[in-house]
Amino acid sequence: MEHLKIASDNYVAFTFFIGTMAMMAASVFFFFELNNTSPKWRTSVLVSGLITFIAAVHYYYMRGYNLETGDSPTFFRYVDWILTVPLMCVEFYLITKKAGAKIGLLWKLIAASLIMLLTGYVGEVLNRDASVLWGVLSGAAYFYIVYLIWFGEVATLAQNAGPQVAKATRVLAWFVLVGWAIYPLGYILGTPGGLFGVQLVADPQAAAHAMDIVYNIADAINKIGFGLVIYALSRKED
Ligand SMILES: *C/C=C(C)/C=C/C=C(C)/C=C/C1=C(C)CCCC1(C)C
Repeated sequence: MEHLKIASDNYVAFTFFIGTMAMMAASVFFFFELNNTSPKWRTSVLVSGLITFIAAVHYYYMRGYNLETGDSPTFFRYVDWILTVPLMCVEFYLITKKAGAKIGLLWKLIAASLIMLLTGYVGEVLNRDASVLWGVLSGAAYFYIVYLIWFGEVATLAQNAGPQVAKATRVLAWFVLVGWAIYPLGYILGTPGGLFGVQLVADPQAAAHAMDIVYNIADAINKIGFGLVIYALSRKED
């Protein structure tokens, strides 16, 4: 039996490890706080915990996979996202529901996020030679989500849902605009098409490593940060 150690300069394995720990801790926090949460906000805080819990299980797996093979766990990365990103859409729906959000809005957000992720997967795995094209398609779906949240139905509903919900939605909108924009950066670093043909990291292995580190940092910011915004909202308004 070979003993696998995380070398102190192995930042990929290290961020997978820290990511696992952070997602686990966040999940325990959200789940235990459910007891002190007013019934009105319990589902939202529960969904925050589900997002970090699903990520924790994937990170535990991805950490071991990366340590044992040295490769990027791309397939399970996308399985994680396909489960957790639609749940983030559910959060937008839940907090704007009292202002009249319709289920159709939820489906629009989920459909756009699935298109964004499936085209990203095609560009990363199935059709890497055309990674720029798939990245652009994915980006279009991403901008549609940004539009809905900043200027579309989500923005309008949030304005009518009281000052606290409006404020929290604005913070979540910043997460989507800035926090989610970290992902395309990882994609540009790690796919052969680079930034419209400009390769930022030439060595393929270094490029894959850069992509994993960027994705791991983005996941910690977005999943835990997003959940904490919902948690803070649940404390302010009851
Ligand atoms: C918890 C996981 C989250 C919030 C994942 C979000 C992922 C994205 C916003 C990915 C977006 C992409 C693009 C906009 C273009 C390139 C391909 C992707 C899939 C990396």
